[in-house]
Amino acid sequence: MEIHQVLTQSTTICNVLCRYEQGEIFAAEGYARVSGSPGVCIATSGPGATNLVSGFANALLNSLPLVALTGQLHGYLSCLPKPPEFSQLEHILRLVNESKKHVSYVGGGCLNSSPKLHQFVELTEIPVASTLIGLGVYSSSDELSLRMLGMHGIVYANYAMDKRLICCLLSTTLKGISPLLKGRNAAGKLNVDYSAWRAELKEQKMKFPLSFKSFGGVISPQYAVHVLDELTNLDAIITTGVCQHQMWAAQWYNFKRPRQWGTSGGLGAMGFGLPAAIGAAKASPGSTVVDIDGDGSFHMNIQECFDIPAARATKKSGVRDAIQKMLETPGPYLLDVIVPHQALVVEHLEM
Ligand SMILES: Cc1ncc(C[n+]2csc(CCOP(=O)(O)OP(=O)(O)O)c2C)c(N)n1
Repeated sequence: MEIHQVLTQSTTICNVLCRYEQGEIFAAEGYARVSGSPGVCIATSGPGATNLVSGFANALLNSLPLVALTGQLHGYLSCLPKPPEFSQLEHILRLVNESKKHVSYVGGGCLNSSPKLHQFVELTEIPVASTLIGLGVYSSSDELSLRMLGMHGIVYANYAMDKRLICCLLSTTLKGISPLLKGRNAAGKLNVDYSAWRAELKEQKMKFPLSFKSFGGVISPQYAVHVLDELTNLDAIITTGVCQHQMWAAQWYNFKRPRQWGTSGGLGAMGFGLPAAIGAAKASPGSTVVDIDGDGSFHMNIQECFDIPAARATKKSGVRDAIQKMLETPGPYLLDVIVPHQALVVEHLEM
């Protein structure tokens, strides 16, 4: 942001703000082609840099002089953990039996293990917190759900993670542990009583419920997501772009099943929401699919959206009807919800 602000004030550097990094690098190449001087472009690290790749290939194959500046990139390899050995499962069970403050912490690795997780929670009554990508594996509105943890997470989920004595990282573990638990339970050897811990967390939920600021008659983004949640009966498939709206969607939509939520975690690629919603609608014909997007992210792949009915909501009093109309309209529909600038500013100031 600082670099961009300075560039806009420069009297010697001509700065053009493009909405999408591919557009930006092609613009730099057009400049290079016509001026004979190198074109210069600048993008954020990660998804900003990867969106430059077609432009790099084009510059190389067309001998165009180009300077591209990006932030630092991190490289990492990921692989699935191996299923735990029987002795490790035994050890986990011992910990479950001995400790009084547990949290299950689930992520995207558990997307296919939702029934097993429910079985595990039924047997142990251990509360469940979720990563951004794991939302929906365990129903957000369930009493034992702590919802999302992390920087943009819910106060009581972070409280639980802070106070916990044991945190079960569940993925492959879930495969083997439920039969073991059941056996122990049947033999009367499962000795779990988390009532004090559950009461402690309930108190946190009461003290720090999920809440948002209202700005008179204008629309709080969280309110819009909340209304969507109500009108879709928690049943819509939600996709998003990247940034504040993404976090508000994660916080305020009550996901009740896995694969109901598509967002770019990790990379955080703006532009994901609209095409991802199109793909989701193909994968789940008949489902209501809603892309909750920010204007910046939406612009990045706006070409995927054409010739569709559209409306705009500017007042809080009109949001419910506007969303209802969107949901009732068959096929794609664009609802432009205008939220006050201070909603974004307040959120940033409070972080
Ligand atoms: C492809 C890509 N380019 C740049 C970024 C860096 N970036 C992260 S959030 C953001 C602004 C997002 O604005 P908007 O989509 O309007 O979301 P809002 O903050 O309004 O919710 C930018 C530029 C990114 N994450 N992905």
